[in-house]
Amino acid sequence: MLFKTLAGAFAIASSAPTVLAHWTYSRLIVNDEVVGEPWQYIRRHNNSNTPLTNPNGTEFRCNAGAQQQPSETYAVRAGDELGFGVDEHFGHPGVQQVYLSRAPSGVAAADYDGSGGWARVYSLTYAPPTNSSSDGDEEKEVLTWATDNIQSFRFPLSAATPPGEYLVRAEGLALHAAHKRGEAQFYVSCAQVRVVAGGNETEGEVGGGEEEEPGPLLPIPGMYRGDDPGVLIPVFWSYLTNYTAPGPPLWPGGTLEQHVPKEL
Ligand SMILES: *[C@@H]1O[C@H](CO)[C@@H](O)[C@H](O)[C@H]1NC(C)=O
Ligand SMILES: *[C@@H]1O[C@H](CO)[C@@H](O)[C@H](O)[C@H]1NC(C)=O
Ligand SMILES: *[C@@H]1O[C@H](CO)[C@@H](O)[C@H](O)[C@H]1NC(C)=O
Ligand SMILES: *[C@@H]1O[C@H](CO)[C@@H](O)[C@H](O)[C@H]1NC(C)=O
Ligand SMILES: *[C@@H]1O[C@H](CO)[C@@H](O)[C@H](O)[C@H]1NC(C)=O
Ligand SMILES: [Cu+2]
Repeated sequence: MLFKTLAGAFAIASSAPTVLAHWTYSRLIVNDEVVGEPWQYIRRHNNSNTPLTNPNGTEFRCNAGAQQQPSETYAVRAGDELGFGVDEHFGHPGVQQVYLSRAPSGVAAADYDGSGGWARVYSLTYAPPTNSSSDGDEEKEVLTWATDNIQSFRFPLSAATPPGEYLVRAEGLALHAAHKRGEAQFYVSCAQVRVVAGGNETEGEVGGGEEEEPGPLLPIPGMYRGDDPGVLIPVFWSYLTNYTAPGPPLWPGGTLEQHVPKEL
């Protein structure tokens, strides 16, 4: 009853109905729990829950105004599970991806502008097909989305991640208008993490697993073009029967695209 009342108040207080579908990422998740306060380890930006539509600007790295509000940096181990809270929820059909960029040697994550290369490390796209084809013919099912209304998601930080200071960039890509060029919506925030020795390293040794430089690395802007497959879709989203997310191959090699969210 109380919950209903609060939800109702929220709906009335929010100005336009479409904005209710929008979101941002203010909370970092490490190993099954939210760490710190909202925006403590996520760079605060000044774009509220407004999407970006131009992948060509530097604000595409960590969102508009993100450099002006330094936040803190959280120490994690290579091999930990990371995640983001979605405020309030993933409200459009689309995909959730994560990119990683290491600050140059000697530069703290909090001082890093994201001008280096970015590796794609996580991609959550459509939901598993349901196999409802009763007559067994070739007719393809339309896609539904694994991201539908998620309020958080988690993914592994590879045990091969070299120690260092990183930006971890959550990128939500909403496809409801993406059949029109320049109208895909991007929701972006960056967490600041310091990767310390991996979980299984013995002292003085480089680990139970081998470190590997993340890659391929692409710059932002430059990583996406407005007409890339997956940014521009060939038909209205509700008619899609196949979908390829934009971005370079996932790192480390062999990382699979996900079709079921791992929420908190
Ligand atoms: C982004 O830059 C590319 C290359 O210069 C250009 O072709 C494209 O039109 C630009 N896209 C937008 C949305 O500005
Ligand atoms: C957000 O920050 C950017 C960069 O400092 C600035 O250009 C822009 O005017 C700011 N926007 C708002 C709404 O404050
Ligand atoms: C869907 O159908 C394919 C082909 O018949 C089969 O290999 C697969 O196991 C089915 N998946 C589910 C979830 O039933
Ligand atoms: C660490 O090594 C142990 C023993 O080889 C293994 O059982 C465990 O799964 C490893 N843990 C991680 C996080 O890699
Ligand atoms: C993917 O979807 C598009 C648009 O509906 C369609 O033209 C194309 O044939 C599909 N490709 C495959 C491999 O199914
Ligand atoms: Cu929208």
